[in-house]
Amino acid sequence: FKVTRVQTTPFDGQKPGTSGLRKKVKVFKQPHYLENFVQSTFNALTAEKVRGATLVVSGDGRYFSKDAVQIIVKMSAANGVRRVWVGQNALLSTPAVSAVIRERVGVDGSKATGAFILTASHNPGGPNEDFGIKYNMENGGPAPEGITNKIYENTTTIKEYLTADLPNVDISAIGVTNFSGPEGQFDVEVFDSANDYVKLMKSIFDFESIRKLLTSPKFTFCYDALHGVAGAYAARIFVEELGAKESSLLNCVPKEDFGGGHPDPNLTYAKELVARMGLGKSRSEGEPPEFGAAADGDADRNMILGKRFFVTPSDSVAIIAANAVDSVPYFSTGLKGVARSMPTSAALDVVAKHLNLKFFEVPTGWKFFGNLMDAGLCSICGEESFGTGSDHIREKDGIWAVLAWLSILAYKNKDNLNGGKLVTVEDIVRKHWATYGRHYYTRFDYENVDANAAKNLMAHLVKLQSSLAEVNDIVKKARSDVSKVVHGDEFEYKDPVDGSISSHQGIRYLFEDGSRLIFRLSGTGSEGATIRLYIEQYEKDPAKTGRDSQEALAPLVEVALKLSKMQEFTGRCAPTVIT
Ligand code: VG1
Ligand code: CO
Repeated sequence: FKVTRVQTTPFDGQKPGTSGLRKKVKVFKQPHYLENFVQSTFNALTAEKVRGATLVVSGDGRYFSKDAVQIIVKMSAANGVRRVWVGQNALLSTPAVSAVIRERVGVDGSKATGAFILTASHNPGGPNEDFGIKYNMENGGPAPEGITNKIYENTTTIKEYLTADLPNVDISAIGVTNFSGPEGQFDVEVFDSANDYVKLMKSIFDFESIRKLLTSPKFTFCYDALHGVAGAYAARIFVEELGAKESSLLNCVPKEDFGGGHPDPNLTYAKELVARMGLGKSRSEGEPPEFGAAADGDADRNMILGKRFFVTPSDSVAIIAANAVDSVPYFSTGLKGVARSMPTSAALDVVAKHLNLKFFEVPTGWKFFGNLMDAGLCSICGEESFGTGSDHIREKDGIWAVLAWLSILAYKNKDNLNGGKLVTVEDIVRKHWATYGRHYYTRFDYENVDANAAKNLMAHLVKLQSSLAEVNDIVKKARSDVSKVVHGDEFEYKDPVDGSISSHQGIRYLFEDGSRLIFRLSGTGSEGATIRLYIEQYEKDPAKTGRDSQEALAPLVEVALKLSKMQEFTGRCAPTVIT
């Protein structure tokens, strides 16, 4: 093949957010738009590192992925990459990409050095919806801020990119295609999307004990992939390997537009599963399954449900951490430490204290956990945004979280399956609250707010923090039954491994009784601004841990809305989504 240098000019707004660059498909389809970002990434990695590299390129299968793969393959060849690995039909979940980088050996014995992941995660897909791309490093984790800042800088000055005149590669068939270019050979290897990931899961969990649970007539199960890429793994793992019934899979055929839905596993968007589990207004008739779970578009998120019961993601990571050593062979020698993102509830902190584990609080976004894991400081971590994972890879992992829960259930029920009462998801959570106390928790999202209004609201909240007396005046006037604010700041993180500092990571109001209010702007949206308001209250008294969470949190919510002047700034009298 021949290499051409194509002249180009910068596009505004190519700054990677919390998890890569996410824009409407029509933005990505502009001539040179994707190319500029990819070349800027190559330039940030440096030509030296790119030459001879082995790159993984695939994603959640959303609309425009197949075109994007062909563009990136050609640019890789032109930039001296040695080989590109593509999951069959361009499908690889985000956790599978991480696993492939770390574990897979190519047909010629090669190992991957990085990946372009094509996903906008939980954002809808299709010609009028979102596309996204992010780069992951040799450890399998998202590029750190040092690199993403460099990528962005490069996008503002880019003048040319390199591409090659290769024919399109057939990505529907497994196999290797060889090309030869000015600098030597270039290969494209198309491989099975699930094999490496399934193998990794089998090395972590006791599949035999989970199989006993899933095939027991006492236990019923349901998994909803929301037409995201998780479907490609769910059939292999839950049905083929673990013996679940095929009818327990919902929306498990990956689709370019996620069937027109919003592939976000929460109580609002995973409607069908929520109804089947006996929750929500349109709940189905009949006996719900004992266990239900859902994933987002790229399968790194998870929602865990019991029969008529919702497990908050903050509780989920705490419960997994509390039970991992007994239930999951991978952790049988103990946990190195645990970590959560700042807005995630402190349920994990309490477990860490009880079990005497190292504990870390990092900014929102998975990239901050990677350094801790690489340094051997953290085994299990999670975010309130339905993200849970461990150091088996460097991304959060939706199916891993489900297998972790099934392992806990299998362990607690190992003597019950042939007689005795089943220990349910709800039993496990209530017992956890009784032992550790309960962190009532909710998140309000105000989506697609005017960007300036959002900025002004945040500025107002920062300014207000300079006078706690004024803050407490507002609190008192709003609700006399809410405790007082003892500290207000903007969260700043110093990475304990490399010493790098990330500031402005969310505005915090901390209360005397341990309650917290946190305000952040989303870094994953593609239009306008999204304000996230996180509300948390700790209840230690076992007699008071059984309340409805929206009811328990109502006073704090009122205070949050008053402090932020939410309606005044945004014109919104209610959030778009409550989780
Ligand atoms: C959101 C979540 C964050 C998560 C990120 C990526 O970011 O809050 O916890 O890590 O999405 O998840 P933000 O900046 O919009 O709040 V995913 O599933 O998009 O890779
Ligand atoms: Co995701």
